[in-house]
Amino acid sequence: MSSRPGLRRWPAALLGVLALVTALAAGHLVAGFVGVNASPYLAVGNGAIDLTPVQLKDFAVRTFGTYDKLVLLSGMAVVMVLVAAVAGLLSRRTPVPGLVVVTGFGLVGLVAVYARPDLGAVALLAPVASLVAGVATFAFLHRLARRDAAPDASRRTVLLAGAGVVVGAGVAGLGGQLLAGSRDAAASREAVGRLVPARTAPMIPADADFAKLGTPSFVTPNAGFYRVDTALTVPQVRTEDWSLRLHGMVDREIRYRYGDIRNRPLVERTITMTCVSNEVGGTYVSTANFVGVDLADLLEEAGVRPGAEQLYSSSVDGWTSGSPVAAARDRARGAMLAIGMNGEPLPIEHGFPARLVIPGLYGYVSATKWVTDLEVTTWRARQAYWLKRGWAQEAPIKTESRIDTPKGFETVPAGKVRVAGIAWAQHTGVAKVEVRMDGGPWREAMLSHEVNLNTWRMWWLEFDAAPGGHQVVCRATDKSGYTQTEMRAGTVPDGATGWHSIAFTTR
Ligand SMILES: Nc1nc2c(c(=O)[nH]1)N[C@H]1C(S)=C(S)[C@@H](COP(=O)(O)O)O[C@H]1N2
Ligand SMILES: [Mo]
Repeated sequence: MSSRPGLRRWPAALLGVLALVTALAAGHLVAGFVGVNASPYLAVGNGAIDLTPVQLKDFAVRTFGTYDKLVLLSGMAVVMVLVAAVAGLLSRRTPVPGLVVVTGFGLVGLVAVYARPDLGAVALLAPVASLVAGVATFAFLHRLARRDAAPDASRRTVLLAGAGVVVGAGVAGLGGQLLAGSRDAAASREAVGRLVPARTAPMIPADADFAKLGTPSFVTPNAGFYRVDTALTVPQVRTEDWSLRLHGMVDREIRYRYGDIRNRPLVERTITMTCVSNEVGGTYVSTANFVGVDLADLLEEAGVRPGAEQLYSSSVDGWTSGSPVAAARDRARGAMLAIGMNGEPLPIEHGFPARLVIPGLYGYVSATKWVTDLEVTTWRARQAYWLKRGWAQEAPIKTESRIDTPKGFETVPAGKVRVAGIAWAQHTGVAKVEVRMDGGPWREAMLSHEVNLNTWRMWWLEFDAAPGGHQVVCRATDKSGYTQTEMRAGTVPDGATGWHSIAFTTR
């Protein structure tokens, strides 16, 4: 036992937090060199995303939307700071409890980085740096603090050391951030320039949407296009570093460089994408003019062998997807390896330099972003990311419709009330949309000009509404004759069903 007095509470807790911050900053700095996702904090976050049960993930996406990842990172930060503070508190006499906790944190970071499918062995340098920096900082500051806690000692040394540690951690963390940023893909994307398709998509006629009557615009601007992925940090891939390997059950394995794709005659197609996590009435549906090459061409060049069932695609970040080979090869469907979106190179968050887009299938089985590997295989041989987590193997987009105007619980003037929205039945086509107010008869809505079978259609109609509360419901019928079922189904395992209804008030 030491005869010297123990540390006071606050300094002790602060010691733990300082060691934590230093550890994270050191890891972040090294990650600046070896790849931003090696940063232990991000690796633990990414690991947590992959391990989260599907119901909880669905809840997070529903509740926090695009902020789900911010919520996760903030939650992690709070928990870590609390644990570090408690570790400090337990170390008022001996540094051992603090050292054990800091080491524990370090090991969690190490395991998380090791387990990432997208990180190689050198990435382990980042969590190792964290571990060493955390342990060293804690031991060092603890020693100084114990010395300064003696009745006759000044507290200056430990204060100075603490300030030094804070500054050092700040510089390291910032340095890591700058290093990671300097190698990002923005400049590479700028350098691509305008993509001019050899075959442009047919002009979208003015009556393809009823934007003035309260529907979305037909083409979604890139900035407004929904975004869904598991990536905590958007993968930064430069065209010069990108390649696509096409292999598996093929006659010839092929590797495409960016120029090999960019310099082909490019096609442009207008396609409406939908996420399987879209709730009835949800916003995970958008339309763009995608520019790229026919996936069928690439598959033909490689020569697909008989018995192939699945096109198993992988992203640089380790995310995987399985699409039916038949859908990928079907020229009538028009599956693409896309490199452009609405006249620009793909935005980085939408998959730059290249992604898949297979019309008519939910995004998780058709739309791999930052795609670098295509393996032609069977369903049994490979299980993709979401399949392993309880979602369906095959997931064609379900026929659905949504009311956009009025907004739910909106108050509008009594009299003629305009109801407007969207409907989609990709690759089948929307035949009609019916709307009903207050349990009255179904009335057929006016449909917008059909752009192609793979896109949404807009609709509107007017009701006479007396002052008071009202409810409207819509349902679409597709060109196969199928009318949307009223039966409510959740998003898991293969997409939500049910009629969208909203309540509004007239005055
Ligand atoms: N690499 C990668 N690609 C991905 C995903 C992902 O998590 N990682 N999510 C998929 C899902 S679930 C959907 S709905 C679409 C969404 O594409 P967007 O973000 O461009 O709208 O991307 C798909 N491609
Ligand atoms: Mo999705």
